[in-house]
Amino acid sequence: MTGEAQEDCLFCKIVAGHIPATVVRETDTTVAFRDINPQAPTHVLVIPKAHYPDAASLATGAPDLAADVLRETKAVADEDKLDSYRVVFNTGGGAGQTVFHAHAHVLGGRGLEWPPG
Ligand code: DGP
Repeated sequence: MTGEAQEDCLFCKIVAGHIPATVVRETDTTVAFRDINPQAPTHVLVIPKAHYPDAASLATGAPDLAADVLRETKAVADEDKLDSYRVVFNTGGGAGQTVFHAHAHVLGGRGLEWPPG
């Protein structure tokens, strides 16, 4: 919750460069990289470099950083020339969150149905 890197966190390891990822954008505060299991032609994860376990703790603990993440989702969509796209923050295991370092999924490049499953 403090923003400090966690030893056992997969995405903190990607931030540190200890696990490889296909990075598409990086800023002082965020990294964007392609999802290892893409669900659409564009499937990029945008994460804060600082560790917050989920979108809720990021929004309350570091709202400026949450804004950085959201701004980067647009930059990713622009780079992939997406007219329409979806930004998803799975928050909590019941919503499908499996990696507990806040991340936005940017999905696009195909038709997306609503409601999601
Ligand atoms: P979520 O289910 O919302 O917590 O999304 C976690 C995503 O992280 C999931 O779509 C798969 C992706 N992922 C898991 N491990 C890795 C990895 O080592 N590298 C990359 N690039 N993505 C990963």
